[in-house]
This record gives sequence, structure tokens and C-alpha cells, in this order.
Amino acid sequence: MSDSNALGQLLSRDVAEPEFHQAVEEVFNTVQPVLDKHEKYRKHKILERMIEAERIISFRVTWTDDNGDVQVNRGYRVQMNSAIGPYKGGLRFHPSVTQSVLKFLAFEQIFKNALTGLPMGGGKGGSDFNPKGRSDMEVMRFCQNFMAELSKHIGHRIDVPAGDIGVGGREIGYMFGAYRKSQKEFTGVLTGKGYGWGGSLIRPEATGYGLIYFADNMLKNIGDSFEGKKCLVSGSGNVAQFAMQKILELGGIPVSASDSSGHIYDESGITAEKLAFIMELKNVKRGRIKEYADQYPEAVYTENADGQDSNPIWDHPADCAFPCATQNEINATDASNLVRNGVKLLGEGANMPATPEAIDVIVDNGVLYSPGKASNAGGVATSGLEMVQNYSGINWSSAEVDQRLQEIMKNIHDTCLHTAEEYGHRGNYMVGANIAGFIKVADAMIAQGVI
Ligand code: NDP
Ligand code: 2IT
Repeated sequence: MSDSNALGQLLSRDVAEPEFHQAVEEVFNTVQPVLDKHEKYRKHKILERMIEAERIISFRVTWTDDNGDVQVNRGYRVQMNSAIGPYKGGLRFHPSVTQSVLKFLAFEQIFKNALTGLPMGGGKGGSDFNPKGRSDMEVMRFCQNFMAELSKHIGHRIDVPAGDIGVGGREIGYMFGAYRKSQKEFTGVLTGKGYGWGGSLIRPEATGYGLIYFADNMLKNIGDSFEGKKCLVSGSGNVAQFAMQKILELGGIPVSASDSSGHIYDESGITAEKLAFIMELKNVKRGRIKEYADQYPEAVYTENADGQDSNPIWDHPADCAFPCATQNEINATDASNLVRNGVKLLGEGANMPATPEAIDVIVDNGVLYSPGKASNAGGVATSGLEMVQNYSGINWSSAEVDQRLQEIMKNIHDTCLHTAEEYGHRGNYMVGANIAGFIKVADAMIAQGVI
């Protein structure tokens, strides 16, 4: 079967899965030079096999809310590829979660995890449960019932979930407790655990820090640095918060943050003190980003409008942009706005935040661009380091984990550049990331036979 036939078959078989198709098409389009150079990948039908999940588990989650009413949600785990290690990837709790979204995320995770250099396969899971506005006890009951089913399919050498949108330390704690009780054993079955019960230092910070370490490598590669750079950041959750913290440490100036209701733009800069306010607001009070502008009147809050054809957060002057909220948050119009506003570097913290049309605009205009599967890999890489610590029963210091994270991000950066160069796409981090991740997993699949 030709590559385009394989893609056509996917498109016709997996109907109504636009996010999955988008993620697959990007990889299909960029790995063609490898398939042309090495006949074995077509012969062994590697692409066809990679786009078919090894296993997808879908299940009902029933729980009772604080009023005693029964609630029904849908849970999933997509076990996409385990050629190089146990399935590894986050859990997302958000009303927009569908099988398509989780398949796209699990597919991306295959290549991302391969790039880290650690032995982790690709997986992703979650639920359409919306934790927003729910009490701690409601979230706990949901997590316990979700884990009652998920626990049958995971294990510390089988599949190791972690957090993602809507799943942070609180949810990991409730799920870990439920797993431990049901299995009668203490293993590192989840990562992102609290320090003191198996968690790794720096895991909470790792995705945001890793993103900025990666961008710092991109800047250094062209003889530049973060010093004085104005940075647009979207989101105000885990990834955005620690990206802003590291931007500040490296001398840059974050000027925006957002949530699903709107964004704030603070031309004077989000300082360490203002960032502490955001962290308290989001992690403790679970409030809305609008409250930032009430606290700091120099900032402007803009509410999202229905039917808007562009995202106003990307229409401010800046040097760098770091989307850290969700998929497809930058379309072609936003990309043109970024270019017009002087942005020279776009580093993806979220998974697939830019549409294919937006990526074209960004790359065609010479903006340095890093795909999420490379630049947000610090989170899962540090999850891998948490697994190593759990297997060996020791805890590393913050400095040690941070040092390893920095090395991993530099290695991924260099691998992307070298691979892109080797295949005739000098400076294209997206091509480099897709090809390097693909080759590692493809070779493992071939070595292990037709299974
Ligand atoms: P959080 O839940 O901590 O934060 C998500 C942020 O994005 C919140 O500010 C949220 O606003 C906003 N957001 C979520 N969905 C939407 C939406 N549909 N439209 C607009 N804004 C939205 O999640 P994370 O920070 O962990 O994840 C952010 C991104 O980073 C995701 O794409 C995730 O897949 C990716 N990622 C996360 C990693 C991790 O280790 N956590 C690792 C690698 C990638 P609101 O509160 O209003 O929902
Ligand atoms: O998208 C991601 O890489 C994550 N949500 C982190 C996954 C993990 O296993 O730490």
C-alpha cells in the first residue's frame, strides 16, 4: 500500500477524528524522505502499523455529586505503541475530550517519548469529566471511580499515566490512592506524584522549564539569548506557570496569560510577584485569569468573543510566543499577526497548538519554530526520571533532576537539528523531530517482528 493509500484508508476508517488526522498527516508529510531512502519502512508497513493503536480502552465512569445525583462520564486509555517501553502519557479531564483528541495525543506521545532517549512507549487517556466548579470531594469520587476501571489496564511496567489538562497533583493523589488500595501494592504506577510518596522533585516544573530550556538552545544556536525578550504566553496552568518562571530567570519578560474565558496582556511585564499571584489564583483559589486585571490595573483583560476568527492573545508586540493552553489555539490569521508583531520564535508548550496552515505561515516567514513533541518533552522526560527513581527506590535532589532535564532538552534540540540537516531540511525542527522519533520507534518495531 502506498503512503497516500494508508492515509486515505485512515481518513475513511477513522471518521470524525479530525485531530487525529491532523497529527498523522503532519508526520506522514515529513517522514517521506526517510521512506524514500530506506525501503524497509514501507516493506514492514511501519506507518500503517503506527497509526493503529495497539489497544483502546473505553469505559463508563459513574459517580455521585454533592447533591447525591448520579453522574455519568466516559473514560479512555489509548495504548498506542509500546515498541520501546511501557505506554507512557498523561490523562486529560476536560469536556472537549473525545477518542480523536486522545488518539492524536497518544500518537504525538510516541515520537515525543522516543526523542527523550528514555524507554517509554506512547499512550494517553482521560475523560470528558469537567473538574471546573466541582468540589474536592466530587473530584475525589470521580477519580476513584475512574481508577476503579483504569487500574485493570495499567501497571508500573505496563502503562504509567500522568497529568495533563485538568489533571494535576490533586487528581494524581486521588487516583494513586485508589490504585494502591485496589492493588494492595505500592508501585510507581502514576507519575507527578507528591514528593514524599514517590514523586520526583522538578516534575511539576519540568514541562514549562523544559520548553524554555529548548527555546534557550534555539536562541543560543543563532547567537542570541532571552535577555530582554518580551514573551507572549497562553494558558495559566501548569505548563504556562513554570514557563513564565523560567523566562523570568533567564532575563525575559512574560507579558500575557490566559484561560478558556479570555486573556490578560500586561505590557509592563508579569514579574515574579505577579506570577506568584497567578499561581495562588489558579492552583489554590481555582479562580479566573480576569482577576489578574482587577489586582493589577496596568494589565488589560480581553474576554473571548463567540465566533471570533482569531485569538486576540496573539495580536500584541513581542519577540517570542509560547502557546501553553491547548490544541489549535493558533490559526493562520494568528500566525500572520504574530509575524506582523515582530515575533521571531514560536515554541510549543501545548500539544499541537498551531494548525498546519499556521505552521506554514510561521516557517515561511523565517520564524524559529519548535513543535510540541520536541519542546514540551521535558514533562514526560522527567516522568521517566520519576520512574527510574521509583524502580530504584531513591530520590534525587532538585539540582540533579534539573541537570538531567537540561541535558535531555539539549539532546533533543541537537537531535532535531542534526536530523533535519541530514534529510535536507536545515533548521526545520519539526522535520527533525518527526524523523528522529519515527526512526527510533520504526527500527524497534522491525527488530521485534510482525506483531
Ligand atoms: P492545565 O490544566 O494545568 O492548564 C491548562 C490551561 O489551558 C488553563 O489555563 C486552561 O484554562 C487553558 N485551556 C485548557 N483548555 C482550553 C481551551 N479549550 N481553550 C482555551 N484555554 C484552554 O494543563 P497543562 O498546563 O498541564 O497543559 C497545557 C497544555 O500543555 C496541554 O496542551 C497539554 O497537553 C500540554 N502538555 C502538558 C504537559 C504536562 O506535563 N502537564 C506535558 C506536555 C504537554 P481553563 O482553566 O479556563 O480551562
Ligand atoms: O503531553 C505530555 O507529554 C504530558 N501530558 C506528560 C505525560 C507524562 O507522562 O508525564
